[in-house]
Amino acid sequence: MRLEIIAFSARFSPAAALVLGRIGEYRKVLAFTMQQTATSTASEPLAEKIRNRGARVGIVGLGYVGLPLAVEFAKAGFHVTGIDVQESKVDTLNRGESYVQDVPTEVFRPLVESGHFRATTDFSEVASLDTLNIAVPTPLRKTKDPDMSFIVSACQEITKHLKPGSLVILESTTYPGTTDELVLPMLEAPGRKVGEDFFLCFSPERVDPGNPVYQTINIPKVVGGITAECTKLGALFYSQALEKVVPVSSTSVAEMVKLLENTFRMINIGLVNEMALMCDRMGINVWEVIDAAATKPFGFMPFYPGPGLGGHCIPIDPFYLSWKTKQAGIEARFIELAGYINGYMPHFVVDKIQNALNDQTKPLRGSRVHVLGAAYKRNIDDLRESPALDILLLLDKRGARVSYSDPFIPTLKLDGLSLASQDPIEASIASDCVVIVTDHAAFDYGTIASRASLVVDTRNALRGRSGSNIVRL
Ligand code: SAJ
Repeated sequence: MRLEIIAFSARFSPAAALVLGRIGEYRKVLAFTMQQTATSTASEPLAEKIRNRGARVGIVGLGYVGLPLAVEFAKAGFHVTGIDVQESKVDTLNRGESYVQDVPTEVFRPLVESGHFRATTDFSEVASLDTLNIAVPTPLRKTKDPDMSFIVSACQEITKHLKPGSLVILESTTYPGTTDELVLPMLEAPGRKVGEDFFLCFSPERVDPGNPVYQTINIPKVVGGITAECTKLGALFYSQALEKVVPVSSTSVAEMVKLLENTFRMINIGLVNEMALMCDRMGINVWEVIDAAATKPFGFMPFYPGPGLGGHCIPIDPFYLSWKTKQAGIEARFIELAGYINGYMPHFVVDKIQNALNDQTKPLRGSRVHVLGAAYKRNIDDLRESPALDILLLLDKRGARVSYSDPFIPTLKLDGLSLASQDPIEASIASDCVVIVTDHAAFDYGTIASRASLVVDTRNALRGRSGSNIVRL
């Protein structure tokens, strides 16, 4: 009423018009503050529970990402409930045992004993949880299309039980737009409104399995929300347990950050693999070239050629991006080309083995070829997408008698091949050719180099050693 009176009189005096202008600004400021306060009011109860550790934390997917994250929040004083569909994992964890290399059982067990962590397969427990991190697999189908089934089934369960006012954060690596286009509608379907009835963010998982320096607690955590309030809440949540949080303006930005990081690696590995092919053809030592280039103190970052690209991320994540960009009408040509080159490396290695045996007048067919290292990278126990598996299969297909050693992987079953890890020294001495595929620190490279009749080294593990029996990538 008061504002209307001033408006009426303003037509008759400049002073009144000035006052009206000021009031107009005041109303805008008031509206903005109200809006902020209103949103803050919606998230304030949860924010307070997060600050005082009263928030019940839920982690869906207890793998190499989910379990280390659960441990950090349990260590920070929260009560954490891990949810996983695999009963065996849940039972193992509830016994206080860890199956994730980066989570030692001696660190994990006290958290279970103190009640700060428990695991379950029962999604109805979501109803009692205030925050939910989703860290489920996002594999590719054979057609290189994203397989979203794990995210969809997790969200189908979550939306049935989601507690009002809770915070949901997707961590699984995926294409830009997933949180907004796929997860948000599933959670709003029952009539909820994001930013009021629940809060939703994306935060890329950044785990470097086996990295002795960078673990979950000290890897900066990027987080972007559907609304500004969601972002603030997500940042507040992570700041309780992790050393550095990097808020960004949206879920799509956060999704794209991860894809840039891993596409950067995949393409640079593809580049250096192509350099290896070129140097091989020209008789140049690519390892020496890279080491010398790495002396450049700026503008260069060394990557190294290898037998191919393994792991659950680098060979896969970039194809989430190329799949999405194709829909947007743009070809991700670098990704496709790097994928082709990286995928060719196992074939190149087997050709190298065949040629090296040939130089010793030994046909590959019938020769004993021993593979050192089956995991996808050194000093870990993960076989996913490991190029060693491709190499073993290709050698077997060409008639070689294959065997392997890997201190982390006692047995291997793949496409009719059933192998057990051999003693690396004995098997290397007994073989016609040893191929170093994964350069685990546990191998005695000096003895292998001196005692094996032929060594094909795809990782430069024998750097500085020479001998007519050594062939490098
Ligand atoms: N590789 C090469 N040459 C290189 C580097 C790696 O051939 O110069 C190969 C490795 O042997 C392996 C594959 O590429 O087969 C992936 O290696 P990686 O070192 O990227 O190992 P990941 O996939 O376990 O971990 C990566 C993280 N690694 C690093 O940043 C060092 C990081 O990209 C992500 O945090 C993580 O994937 C993830 O979870 O996305």
